[in-house]
Amino acid sequence: MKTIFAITFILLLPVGCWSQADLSHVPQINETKEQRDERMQWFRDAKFGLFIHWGPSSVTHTEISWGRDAKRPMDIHNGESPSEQVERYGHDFYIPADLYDNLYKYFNPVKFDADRWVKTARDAGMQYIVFTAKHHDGFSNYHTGLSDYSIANTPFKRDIVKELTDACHKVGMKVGLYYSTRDWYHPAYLVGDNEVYDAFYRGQVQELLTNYGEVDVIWFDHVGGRDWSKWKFDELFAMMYEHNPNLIVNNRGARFCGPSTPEDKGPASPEIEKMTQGDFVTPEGRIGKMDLAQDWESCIHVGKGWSYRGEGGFKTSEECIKMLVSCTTGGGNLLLNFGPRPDGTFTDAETEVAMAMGQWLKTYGDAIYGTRGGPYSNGQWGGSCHKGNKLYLHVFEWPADGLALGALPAKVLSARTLTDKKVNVSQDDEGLTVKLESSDQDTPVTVVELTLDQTFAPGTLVEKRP
Ligand code: H79
Repeated sequence: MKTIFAITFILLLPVGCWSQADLSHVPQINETKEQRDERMQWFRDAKFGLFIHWGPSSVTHTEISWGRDAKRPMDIHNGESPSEQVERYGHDFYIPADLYDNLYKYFNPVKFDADRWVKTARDAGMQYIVFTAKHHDGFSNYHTGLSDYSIANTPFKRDIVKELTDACHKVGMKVGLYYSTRDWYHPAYLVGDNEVYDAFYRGQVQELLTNYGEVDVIWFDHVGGRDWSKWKFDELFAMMYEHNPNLIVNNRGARFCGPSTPEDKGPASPEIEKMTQGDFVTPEGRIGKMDLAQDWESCIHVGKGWSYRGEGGFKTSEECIKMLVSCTTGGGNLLLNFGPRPDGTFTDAETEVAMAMGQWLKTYGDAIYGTRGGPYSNGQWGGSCHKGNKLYLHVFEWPADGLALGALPAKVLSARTLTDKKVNVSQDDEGLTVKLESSDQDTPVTVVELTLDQTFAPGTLVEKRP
């Protein structure tokens, strides 16, 4: 009897452990719609953020993590080593792993100035910054008590995350930290039951949420490993929300977990599934499809890659402005990525994009910040967004006989462009026709502001004109 009791107790123990984390403060599974709207408001209003990918790989102009040539854990490319993919990604893409893993000894960004980075972001009109605290290569850009592979052991020594978060807090810039759960350096990553690595990365996230003041966003990037049972996501989320009840988390906390292997039993509970879906989805390298029902943020790099890859191959400021417009009208945000040089400065091309966008936003910011996407479906022609009783039409391409749009749930009282040109609007039951002299059109986008006799709810979509 005693033995049976003991066996039962032992069998129940792991289940008991699973349910020990207190999830009562985790918003994704507890909050009301009103509480969610309140928590997400600054993010929805912001529209435009700066992503920064940086680390020792910049020293050799190598793509962060992906340029490290070594066999990777089984979660990607069927265990192929990167050089076996050279056909696909080119011969100058990879450097040997032992070289990559020693680049930190040469990482000495003496011109790094966090205040300057934040000033550039502000001048660009960006409302938040997300910085790589640790990428898949396992290098920590901050002083961590849990690994020697960090900025503390470079010639530079200074805690970059600390200086950057301080600089953001000083001027009220929201700040997010990118943390790759995937780790190609840590010897225990996905080894055995993954217990050691799982505790390590949770510890690192805890350091980030304890030592740097308020962190507004945690931006996870893939876990790998497939098997849900290798990760204690309940403890992770309970811990994160103990530190900051307002934290916003992306949708990659459990990205790549199941269902794909026989061992994978799926998420341990519906709550774990729900909370790891996070708060917003993350179309990468492309503009998200119009979606007014869920929060989203497109991340797109201005240069050739995520991290510094030399002085060529940058997008133009006009392309970047159009990307911001398309994200805004589609109901999402743009997180535009810069990859600083190994000396700590942004490239000239990035600085120019930042200045041009800031300049553009001085005139057009009213039609971006604080708006909500729609009511018209966006596309090649442009798109729309609204705020209060203003409806903004962002037009890339004008049809010769004017822009024909579907019927609005409000009456148009007046119309002008944001550069104060006269716009001709006719409205009937079928919809709106908007006309503008071609000499009055602006590049890369004309913004028409319509003043309406009433407001309408976010998420409203208007049918195409019959
Ligand atoms: O941090 C950035 C990327 O490094 C990371 N997410 C963003 C925000 C990322 N993780 N996984 N992936 C991106 C997808 C991998 C894409 C790749 Fe490729 C395609 C890897 C190999 C082929 C591009 C081309 C990178 C290497 C070659």
